[in-house]
Amino acid sequence: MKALRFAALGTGFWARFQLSAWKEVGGAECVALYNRTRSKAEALAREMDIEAIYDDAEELLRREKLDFVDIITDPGTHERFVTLAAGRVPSIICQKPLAESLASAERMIEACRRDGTALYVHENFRWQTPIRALKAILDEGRIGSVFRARIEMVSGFDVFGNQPFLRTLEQFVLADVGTHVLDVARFLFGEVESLVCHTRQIHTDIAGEDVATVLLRTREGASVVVTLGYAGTPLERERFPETFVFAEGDRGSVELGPDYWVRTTTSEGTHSRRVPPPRYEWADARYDVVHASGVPCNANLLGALRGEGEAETTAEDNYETLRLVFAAYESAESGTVVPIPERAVKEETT
Ligand code: 89Y
Repeated sequence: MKALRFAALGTGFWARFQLSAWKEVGGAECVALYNRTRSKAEALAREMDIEAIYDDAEELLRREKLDFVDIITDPGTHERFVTLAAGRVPSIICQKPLAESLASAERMIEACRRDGTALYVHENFRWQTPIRALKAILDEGRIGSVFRARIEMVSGFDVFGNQPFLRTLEQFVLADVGTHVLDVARFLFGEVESLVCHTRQIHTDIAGEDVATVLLRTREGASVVVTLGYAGTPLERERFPETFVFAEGDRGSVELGPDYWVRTTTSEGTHSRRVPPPRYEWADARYDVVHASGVPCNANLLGALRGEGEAETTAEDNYETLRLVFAAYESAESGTVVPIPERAVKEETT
């Protein structure tokens, strides 16, 4: 089958790993690369063997014949690039967080719907090897019906080193890694009925909150605590960027702990299994589990682009995750429980 032709917009920290993940998947070829600073596009294009280089995204879209565009730029630019590409390419994939506000996400979804372009979000945490293993255990019913869980992403790792723009975000930990972890919460435990959130800013040299605690109540009635922290606190077990999960069900419990250990406990005892991610040469070893998750995430999206399967992370689906992110900010601001009403019509965007 012919490889799909795509253009990548952006050459920041994540671009190299996203392009490497596409090479790993196969079936899609990056034929053009855009960055507003041409020299940066030239450098990455050389490294990744990409022919065409642009510092004008509109020109790229005018000249190149593409099956899709992969937007790997900072969140503040997503709406501009999504609306620019809508109607000019059959499909768009955009990094998380899709948007800086719900209104912005709605405008993007609407523009793509109007112009007949499918919009997907590259949301990769749910594709991490140990998270998929945990999901399989929950789906098999091994621990019965879950009534309480906690999900933790707390680290002293210097996330600003590789991604300096994170320092400037007025909405930081919830919008950045919180988008991932709240998506994992939906993926593992289902849709949310209401939430309450507390935030703190511990770093004094950044613009946004670096600590957040969110208590979700799911539609199934489970309580899920999501703990996020990039306060820089030294930790005995520093495992960035691993996400830890513990879930209690009416027949047992399951834990995803450090070093990818999944432990399932029922009346028959505890069964432990280590489920590490695959190690790719091109991945930054400090980000292994996340970089590796780009491969199955892209494979899933590619299947949808080829009409061979369903994408998990359509923009419409990801909008439900964004509702949680912005409801968490609203709750932190108001000090109240924020309801997440079921949306009356789930319109199709893809
Ligand atoms: O930007 C974030 C992401 O997507 O995964 C981890 C990260 O790099 C820092 O929170």
